[in-house]
Formats: sequence, structure tokens, C-alpha cells
Amino acid sequence: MGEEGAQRGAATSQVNSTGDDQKKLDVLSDEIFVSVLSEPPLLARIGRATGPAPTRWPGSPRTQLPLSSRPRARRARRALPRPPQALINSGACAVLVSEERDEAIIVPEEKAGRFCVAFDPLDGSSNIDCNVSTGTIFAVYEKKTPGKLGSVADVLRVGSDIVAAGYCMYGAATEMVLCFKGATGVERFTLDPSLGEFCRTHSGVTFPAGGGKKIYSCNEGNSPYWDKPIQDAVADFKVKKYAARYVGSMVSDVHRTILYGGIFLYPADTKSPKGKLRVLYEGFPMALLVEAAGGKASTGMFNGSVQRMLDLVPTTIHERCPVILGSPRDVDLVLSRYN
Ligand code: AFP
Repeated sequence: MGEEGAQRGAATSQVNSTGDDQKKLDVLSDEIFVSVLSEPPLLARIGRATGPAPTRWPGSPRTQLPLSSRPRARRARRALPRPPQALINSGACAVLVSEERDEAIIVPEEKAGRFCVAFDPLDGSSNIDCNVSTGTIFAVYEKKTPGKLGSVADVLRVGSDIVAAGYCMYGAATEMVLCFKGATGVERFTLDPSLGEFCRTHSGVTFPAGGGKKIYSCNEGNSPYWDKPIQDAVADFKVKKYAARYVGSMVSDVHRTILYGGIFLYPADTKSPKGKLRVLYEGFPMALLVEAAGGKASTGMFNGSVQRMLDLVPTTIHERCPVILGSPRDVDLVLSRYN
């Protein structure tokens, strides 16, 4: 990133809608994401693909997707339309929820489209300054409220209503992973910077058979505050000689979990009874992807019961929830501790 990149990583001296420190790159990513959503092709493709039971990403193996390639990002930064204007011109979106904005963006009726998108434009941004991988996470809903105008009710609904979800990971390569509701396996795309396009590299990706590598991934510094079943389950993993791996960027930790196997946990604790991660743009999209890949996603004990993540119904757009996801082998081990 160099000096300019380091400056973009610098904090804005503000906190975002969920109380986290906000970096300049958080704000820039939010603006780019909203700007990109002003261009209909991606959502139009999703629209074509979301029939009654979408299971496959449409198109050829070399699928062009207009997400944040670097040239595009630079163009967007130079001539960035103000977000409401971009949405007015889109025709694709009815409601947008961003981690970086307190309120949902409701697209004016005359330009409102069919989809609602909740996104964390730059997840893991506390890792920017030390050059550790970050990502973007998003979930797509179909608008359900009658009439043209959307409302927050279009995203405050059960997680299993999501029609598509995905993330981008900004690591050694820029990768994008997507799935549709009902899919078997997730689709992997890698950015080819020479083309400025994402090229599909793997289709129908699932967890390794049998659960894969024995890896548990959590912020163990919080362990004194966890409930006993979580403490006992993590102790079990150690007895079973699991390796600990924790990046602290959810995209990176979940990506590794899907590809290698194991489990990722950010459970509730006595300091944060609702957990840390956000339902709409962290918990739900990752749960849809993990389930599509043949894994499981649970809240652990939350509001008095152990729940499947996608059965939650959020009541506010920036709500948090505990997250326990990964291979069935390992998630079941954790959940068995609640029996
Ligand atoms: P930031 O975007 O503030 O870096 O938060 C990242 C995150 O939401 C998620 O990506 C990580 O899994 C989790 O928080 C890490 O939280 P801890 O720093 O408390 O372990």
C-alpha cells in the first residue's frame, strides 16, 4: 500500500454505526461498494439466476463480475457519485444496509429495484495497518414489501430468506466466494488484475470430507468470559490435538475454515452477551455460504436457546449475534456440550 495506503489505513477518529473504530479505508470501501451497486450488471445476473431453486452460478467459467477490481476502484474514487444519486440511477436496489452507515438507504420509489443488500464493505479493518488480509461480506435479499418502495422490513427477516451471499478476500490474491440459496457448494473466483475481471476457479466447493484439518479458530483471550459449554468444547479440541489459527478477519478465518476444515467461533460472553459479529452482514451471509458448503452455522446458546444461525430474525439492522460455524464434525462437538 505504501505511504498512501498507510494513510488510508489511518483511523478517521470516528466510530461506525456499531461502535467500532472507523478507518479511512472503511469509509472509502463503503463509498465504492455503494457506487458499484449503482451499476446493475451484478444484480441483474443474480436476478436472472434467482428462479425458484437457484443452485448454480450462471455463465461461462470465465464469468465477468463488476466488483472492485483496482482500476474500477480508482475510477470510482475519482468520480464517485454521491450514494443516493448512484442508487437513484441503479434501478436494481430497493434497500442498502452498510456497516458504515447508521441508517439503511431506502431507494426512492421511482428508481427502486428488486433487491436489498446488506454489506460490511471492509471487514477486519483493524488489520489494515499491519497488512493482514481483510474482506468484504454481503447478503442479498429480494424485496418483499408491497409497492415499489422498500423498507428496513425487507432486511429484518429470517436469515433463510437470503437469496445470495458472498465475500471478497483481499489477501495474497483477491478472491470472491459466492453462493445462492439452495446451492450445493460455493463458487470461487479470483481477480485477474491484467483483465480486471474475476475468473471462476472452483465450482461447487464443499468442506473437506470428514471435517478436514483439525483447526479451531477463536479469540481465546475472551475464554474467561465464555459459557462453560464453549470453554469445555475448546478444551476438547486441545485434548484432540487441534491446531489454533486466528487471523481476526472473519473473511480470512471463514475462508480457511471452508477450504481446510475445522471450526470458527465468536461466541457470546459475559462482556458481550450478544457476541461481537453483526447478524445482517457477517453472521447471515457466512452462515448461508457455510451451509451451502455442507457445514453448519449456529449461535450456540443465545437468548435462552441454541439456534441455527439462519433461523434468527433480527429486529435492528446493526444487531449482533454469536457465531459458531464450520464442519459438522466440529460444530456438533460444540453443540453436544449444551446437551
Ligand atoms: P474489525 O473490522 O473492527 O477489524 O473487526 C473484525 C471483526 O468484525 C471480524 O472480522 C473478526 O472475526 C472479529 O471482528 C475479530 O474480533 P476480535 O478482535 O475481538 O477478535
